[in-house]
Amino acid sequence: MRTTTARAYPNIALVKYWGKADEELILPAAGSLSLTLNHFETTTTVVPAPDAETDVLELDGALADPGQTDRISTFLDHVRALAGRDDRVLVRSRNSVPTGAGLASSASGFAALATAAAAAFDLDLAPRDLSRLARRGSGSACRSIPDGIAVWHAGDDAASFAETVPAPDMRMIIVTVNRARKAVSSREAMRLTAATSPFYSGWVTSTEDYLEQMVAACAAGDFTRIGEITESHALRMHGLIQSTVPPIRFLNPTSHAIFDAVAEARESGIEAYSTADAGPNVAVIVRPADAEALAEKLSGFGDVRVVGPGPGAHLLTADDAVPPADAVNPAAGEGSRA
Ligand code: 2P0
Repeated sequence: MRTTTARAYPNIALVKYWGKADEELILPAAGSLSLTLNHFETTTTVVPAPDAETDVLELDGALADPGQTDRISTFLDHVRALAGRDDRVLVRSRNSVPTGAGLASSASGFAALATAAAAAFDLDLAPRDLSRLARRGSGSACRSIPDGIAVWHAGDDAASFAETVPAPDMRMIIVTVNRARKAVSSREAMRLTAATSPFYSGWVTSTEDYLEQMVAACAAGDFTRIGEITESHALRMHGLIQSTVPPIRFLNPTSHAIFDAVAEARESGIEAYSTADAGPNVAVIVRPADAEALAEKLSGFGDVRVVGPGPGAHLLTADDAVPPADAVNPAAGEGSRA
């Protein structure tokens, strides 16, 4: 075993994942397609701790809470099973935006952890197998293993991985409306949707249909069709989520105002389309030449950031290792160990 460091970026889906076919294996009910970003990265160092009895997680310079530690420990059990070893590890992870800010995502977190941990345990995994491994931490994490635009295939454990597909260059404007941690996790909200929404089966079949159309539009470089599917599919997902019992609403009035502003921009000749995940923040896809002008128009709604297609998860050198919690924040380190 060895100490390793990896970096991964979040992804935003243009065809959304919302619902599982298998909770244990984290297999999706339908395929999805996303853009991996080139901002808001997570960097993770895995340090072998063969004499330790439990895994330890340091997150953003402080000891993580037991719930977060249990979740990564369960994930690391899959890595240990693949490696045929039972060593515990110390994981140091740092997000470029604060955890809980709505952008620090489980996708970048588990993609970085899967990449670093596989290397720490000397596993030589093919890209699709690394994607399948990341999937076990968080479904959307499998899409942060490949570069750029990725399709995550529905199917059994062997078939359900993400891979890059050809697509035209585009930018995404992230409009951060609210940095608060969301009240309901995606995982819980997905469960409630499958259990209570009368529209769920229609959502699954129509998502497969949209995914096929989206992959064709990407291959053809048809930005207009990519955008139409993106916005329509996001609105369908939010409609679906609002149909749960009890209902869940992730979008707020500012989110809706941004969808309206983007529709107005389209009328005035800037072609752009909105999407939103399990929260009020909005992501807008736009052609590269129009990105700065549209970002300026949207700046009144919240923090805006223009991002582009980013790299897949990758290993870094020892120089980029995440420093120990005590070195970053001595007070937090001592306090949480007392
Ligand atoms: C997506 N989301 O496709 C959708 C759209 C949120 C809204 O994937 O239970 O955190 O860990 O597999 O990956 C969020 O779901 O859920 C998500 P788990 P995950 O990006």
